[in-house]
Amino acid sequence: MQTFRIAVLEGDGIGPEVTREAMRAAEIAVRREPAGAALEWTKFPWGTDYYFEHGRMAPADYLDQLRPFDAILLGAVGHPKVQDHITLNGLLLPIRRKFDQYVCLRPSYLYDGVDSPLRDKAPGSIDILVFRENTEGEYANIGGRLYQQVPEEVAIQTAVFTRRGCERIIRAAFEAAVTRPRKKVSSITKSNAQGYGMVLWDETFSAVAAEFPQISTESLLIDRAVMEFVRRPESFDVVVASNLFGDILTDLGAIVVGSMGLASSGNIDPTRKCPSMFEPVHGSAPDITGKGIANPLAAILSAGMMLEHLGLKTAAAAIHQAVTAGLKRGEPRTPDLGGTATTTEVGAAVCRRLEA
Ligand code: GGG
Repeated sequence: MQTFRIAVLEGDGIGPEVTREAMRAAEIAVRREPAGAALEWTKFPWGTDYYFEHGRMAPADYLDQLRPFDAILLGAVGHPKVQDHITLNGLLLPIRRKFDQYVCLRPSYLYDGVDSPLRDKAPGSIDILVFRENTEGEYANIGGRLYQQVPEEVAIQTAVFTRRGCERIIRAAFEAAVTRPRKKVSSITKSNAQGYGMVLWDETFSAVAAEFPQISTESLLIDRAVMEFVRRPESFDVVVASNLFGDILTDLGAIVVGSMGLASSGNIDPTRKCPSMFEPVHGSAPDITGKGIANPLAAILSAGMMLEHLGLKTAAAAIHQAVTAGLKRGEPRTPDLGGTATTTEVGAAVCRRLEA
């Protein structure tokens, strides 16, 4: 029986509350693997509590500590008393870059039993898979500030687009589209205003598209794309976008299909040289932290993506099925989905289905 070593970064706010449920569900799901499998969890207490004590989000060698693991399960990062760029750049973003997790995979699917805020949307009619570039672009963390705290202050922030970086995320999107029924890829940029990096992106998109004649394509500017995500979300299949635009689009996608509480994601190194990291799209949600009402389904679905990545396909399918069936049958749900259930009650309902 194979044992998979999982590093757990519960992080901040609702992170520990939802990660606990995701771990519970994953533990039960792996029992269904025909060849058997075990998960060995190692928790790391990194995040803003660690920051308050040590002045940094994680120890200096934290990437070395994470490297030997098979995967990383992350809850959330962020605290109202710490600037968000410190929490993100001190923990989350270096993991994505150092482990070359260049694919950020974020599905938005309208589940049966969940209402879209848009009128007359049938279950399954919205099924968008966003490939967000995850290691460069606007998140490259290059820049600086000059003459601080004076009227003449200057801040420079540089976006980085490399041919290799564009090519590999766009290719990953096309390869996924080949396996999906609608066989379409939409590329999102703002190349009318960003005339260097995003023009390189557009040119690379055209070059890769030429290798996939069976896939239909469209290139949209981000301002048009956000309109169309609301006006005709059904028309999107696979979407490929830069780091920043992918982040924004997937929050919109999550809301269009009912809730941030259902939005799962994987930060994936397709070469498998480094551990990939799985996390709900939502943040630490300080407004509901400790109230016990955070929706654990995004974290549970992210754990399902992790199991899929680890090759535990039966366990992954079981999680997906348990969540899907629970939503369809109107099982307990948290307030973001119009219910009154607690995080634990929703997690327990998923576990009951997995045990059945
Ligand atoms: N679930 C992880 C988390 O806390 N994400 C918050 C966030 O702001 N992430 C930024 C990003 O994914 O770009």
